[in-house]
Amino acid sequence: MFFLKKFFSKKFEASELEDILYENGVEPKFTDIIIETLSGKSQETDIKETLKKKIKEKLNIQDNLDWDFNPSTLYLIIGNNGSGKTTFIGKFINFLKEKGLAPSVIAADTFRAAAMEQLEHFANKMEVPFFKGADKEDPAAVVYKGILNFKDDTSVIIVDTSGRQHNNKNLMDELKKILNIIIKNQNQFLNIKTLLTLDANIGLASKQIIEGFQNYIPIDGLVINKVDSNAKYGALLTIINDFEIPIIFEGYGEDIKELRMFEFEKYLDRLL
Ligand SMILES: Nc1nc2c(ncn2[C@@H]2O[C@H](COP(=O)(O)OP(=O)(O)OP(=O)(O)O)[C@@H](O)[C@H]2O)c(=O)[nH]1
Ligand SMILES: [Mg+2]
Repeated sequence: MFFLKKFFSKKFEASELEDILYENGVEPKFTDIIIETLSGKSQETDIKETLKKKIKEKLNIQDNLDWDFNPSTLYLIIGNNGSGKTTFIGKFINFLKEKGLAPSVIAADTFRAAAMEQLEHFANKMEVPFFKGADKEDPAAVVYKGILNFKDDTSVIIVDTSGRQHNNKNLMDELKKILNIIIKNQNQFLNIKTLLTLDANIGLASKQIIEGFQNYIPIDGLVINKVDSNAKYGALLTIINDFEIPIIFEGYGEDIKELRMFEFEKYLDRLL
């Protein structure tokens, strides 16, 4: 967003600031700190650091420092339709491989055969073991078979799921069933981690989505995709503050390399 630069180069007036911040997903409780800090200031020097400090004081920050990506972990990737699950998995495979881990992939998005093929094509290209279900097969059954298939493999498993709306009870029950199957096979992994993907463009509406998913299953981490669009980036302040779930990754493009671990300091630098 870089509104400080715009503000001090007089591309907009102070009175417009509130609207601009709101359009970028910044909630009024944070807008106030920003406006207060900027009032009467005529240059950008030092303001950024002061503002960062004030925002940090206000926020209840969950760090993601214990996410060190151990072997023997199953990652269940969940989220709304089109929130970037499958794209993220491609990037995540690459990320894990660069860390020397050997991930295997289970495609349990049986809702769309094309989605499983998309991931299969990708897994082949990346040379990682792949397991998929049949068209319209029960995704929990696919996950079960996939886990058995990778039984002797001690490395990481990533599970792709269909897009679902958090207020669709049937689909959310289906997700619960998938997680229960995974928990029943827990002895195969040291860790089970659920990662919820969110489209950055939806801004503050993310709150309802996180709550909706949390009503059914525990969420261990968040992945914010499409931050390259830059819209509503300020909403992450609210997500960080209101939930005890750390943001682990940001996706900032369609390319496989366009994934980074979320770092709060760098986030503030980009936002301000
Ligand atoms: N610009 C940009 N586009 C992204 C990013 N991540 C995903 N996309 C695009 O968003 C669209 C949806 O991505 P998918 O990965 O298919 O999303 P999904 O959650 O798997 O979708 P469903 O399986 O249909 O629910 C695709 O066109 C992706 O290329 C990102 O970080 N930046
Ligand atoms: Mg998908």
